[in-house]
Amino acid sequence: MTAAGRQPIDVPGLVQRAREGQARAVARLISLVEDASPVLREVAAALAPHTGRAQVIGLTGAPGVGKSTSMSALVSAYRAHEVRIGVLAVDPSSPFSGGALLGDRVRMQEHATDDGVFIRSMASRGHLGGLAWATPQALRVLDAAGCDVIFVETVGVGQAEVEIAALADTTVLLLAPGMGDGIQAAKAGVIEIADVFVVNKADRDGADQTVRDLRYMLSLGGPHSAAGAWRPEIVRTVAVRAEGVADVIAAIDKHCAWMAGNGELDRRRRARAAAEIEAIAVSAMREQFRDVHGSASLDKLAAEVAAGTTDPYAAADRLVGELADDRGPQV
Ligand SMILES: Nc1nc2c(ncn2[C@@H]2O[C@H](COP(=O)(O)OP(=O)(O)OP(=O)(O)O)[C@@H](O)[C@H]2O)c(=O)[nH]1
Ligand SMILES: [Mg+2]
Repeated sequence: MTAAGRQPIDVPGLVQRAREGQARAVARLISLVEDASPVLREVAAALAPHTGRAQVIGLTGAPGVGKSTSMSALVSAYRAHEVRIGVLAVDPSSPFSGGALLGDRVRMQEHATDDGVFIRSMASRGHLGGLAWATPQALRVLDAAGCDVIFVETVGVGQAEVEIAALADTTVLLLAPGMGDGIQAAKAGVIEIADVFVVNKADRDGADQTVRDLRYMLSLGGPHSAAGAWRPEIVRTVAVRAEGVADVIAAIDKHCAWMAGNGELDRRRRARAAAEIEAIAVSAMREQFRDVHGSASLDKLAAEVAAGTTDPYAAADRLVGELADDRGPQV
């Protein structure tokens, strides 16, 4: 079907159906925000009144530590209490949903027919603004759709993962014995933002050593040792046997209660909203400046600067001033 032949998108209807828990409507809304559809603003406005309720949990760790296995076990545990769950599996490194996410789908199979679980994979795909931009929008869709708990699973321990993990209320970092490299890489930044550490594959030799390494690293200072800061929990699991999963949930809930009790939850959410507004505003400004290139205003100012009647700083100030005037009192 051509774009011209397409029915206009019924945004209020879609949001209504998503709120009733219809998976297809949820999927469609996520696609709309992911693809930066022209109705993006309308979607964002329609979702806003229904958001802010979900508990967002980031789950990250090096490839192969057991994120997907743990996720599946966690989802089962939450579902036993009829908690509605959303899972966003985000792969910042791959341009397409690749093998890892296909594997996830197999591992998550047992939840595929559960209408209390919504699972979505997202990959970079090179789309506008990238995942750091698209992920919070997708989270809003799941939040509005009534998910009580939303997991954002990211692969790896690099900067992109740190950014995505920072979207969560609580960040869980998975490690495994014998993955010393993982701990080293994690030092790069995820350790600083993790609220709960899970040493998975505790059935293997070296789990005690990994816990000790972790304790040692946490004792070295950093944000976790600041006065009044949250002291991260360390939990051991054997995800393949669902062992320790209840302890992970208990640690997450403890962190959540701690945040709610001291205002940290509001602070984190506001900081996230501020970063999001900033990103949208900056990209809008960048668009505006693109229009300036080759414009009559710029030509006129360039002629003045070239002739020495104006200096480039004064010219730039005038240009910025004109842009602000053009926009009118929108803000
Ligand atoms: N022995 C043992 N193996 C585990 C455990 N948890 C997961 N595994 C195995 O470790 C392998 C990787 O598990 P995944 O859950 O796919 O790990 P992942 O972190 O999602 O991997 P990527 O998505 O590739 O980054 C699989 O073969 C699992 O069966 C565990 O507790 N003990
Ligand atoms: Mg995985």
